[in-house]
Amino acid sequence: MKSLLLISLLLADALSFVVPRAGQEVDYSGFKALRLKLSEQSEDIEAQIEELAAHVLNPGRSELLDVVVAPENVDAVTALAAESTVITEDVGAAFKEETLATKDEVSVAAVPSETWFTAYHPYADHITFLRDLQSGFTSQSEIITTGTSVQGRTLTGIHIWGSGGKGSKPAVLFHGTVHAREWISTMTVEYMAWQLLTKYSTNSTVKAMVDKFDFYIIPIVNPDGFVYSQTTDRLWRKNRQTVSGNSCVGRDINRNWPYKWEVTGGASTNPCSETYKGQAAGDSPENKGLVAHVNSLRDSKGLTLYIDFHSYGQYILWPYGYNCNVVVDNDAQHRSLATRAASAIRAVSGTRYTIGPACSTLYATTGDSTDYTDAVGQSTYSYTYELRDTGNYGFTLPASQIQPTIRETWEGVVSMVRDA
Ligand code: 0X9
Ligand code: ZN
Repeated sequence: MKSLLLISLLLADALSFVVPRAGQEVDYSGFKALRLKLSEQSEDIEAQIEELAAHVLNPGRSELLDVVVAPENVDAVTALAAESTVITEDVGAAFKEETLATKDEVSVAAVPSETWFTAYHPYADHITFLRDLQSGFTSQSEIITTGTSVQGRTLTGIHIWGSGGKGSKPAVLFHGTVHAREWISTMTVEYMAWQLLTKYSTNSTVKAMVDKFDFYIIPIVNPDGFVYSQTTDRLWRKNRQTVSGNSCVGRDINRNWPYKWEVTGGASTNPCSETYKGQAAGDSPENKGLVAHVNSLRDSKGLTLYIDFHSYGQYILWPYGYNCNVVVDNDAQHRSLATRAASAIRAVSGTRYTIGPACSTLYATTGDSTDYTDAVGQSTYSYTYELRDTGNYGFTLPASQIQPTIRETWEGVVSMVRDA
């Protein structure tokens, strides 16, 4: 156990070394994605791999490490690993399969159609999507804001209510895109809002969901990082906050929540790391806004269900992240809802999810969202979903997989909301 934690800690310290020149986009042509198996007792080797890699895709994994490596470093990296397999031959070529829609394809001021979910979209169009959706259902929704990013973007979401009226029911809260590169999470969270509003009047299951809870849905909680992943570095993860005296940029918003933030072993204190926790608990503006929102839901009708949507890996996880030996009070109920949700997802087209408490099932994290919503937000249920896939495409899931992913995930969410 000790060595597992040690390895987790070391991997969590993975450093991101791709620094684009001003105004230039990082070109990943010829870069390979590799899955590395490391031999035991290899802390030095891990550090060397992290220095050679452009990005670590799964910082914190204890056994297998997914990395993106420039062509000139591939031989050196594979020589350091006990075993290596190529996940993606040409990362730059794989990005082209994603399909980023252009602005011209977006309709103006009409309820968005389902074709929205056939491509990835620029940031500004996501805001337009939310506003257009809301404007079609003004009597049961409103645009909400939950703070401001480092670069001054508003964290924007939608509040949806049913027959009981605005704010009359306990809250269900969904977050997406805390990690900038996890674009499928944006589309998935938007689909939840789109389904709840466009199907309310015709689908009794949806009506029952919306009449039971007030939904608060924020598809992009890390707007600056998301924009940076679209303009400059497709594999960017963190926010865009600077640290004085250090040239590395970004805090991991999912290591910055002010609960057990100070515990060691589940985040990095190195500003260059993919999992940099920040200088103090909750010291990113994005977290400040999200914390205030969670606390206000807690203090009004209470939080029943929180889901933080990420990719990739196909996991449903629940607290705690900060300690593998601390079990949440209602662990059995968390497991029960997750089991049924995973079956509902699998019934759609066979996609298999692994479920379990976050630390023992995946890896340790301190200052992550679900530990906060559970312990401080007092949410009855708190989950992290890691969406498709298991590493074949990773973060750059082709646009052709958006609809299969959101449809199966919807069934998991329907199941959880019914059971909660
Ligand atoms: O590391 C994270 O923040 C999440 N994984 S991701 O690859 N999307 O970055 C996992 C958070 C879940 N919590 C724990 N595993 N403790
Ligand atoms: Zn993530």
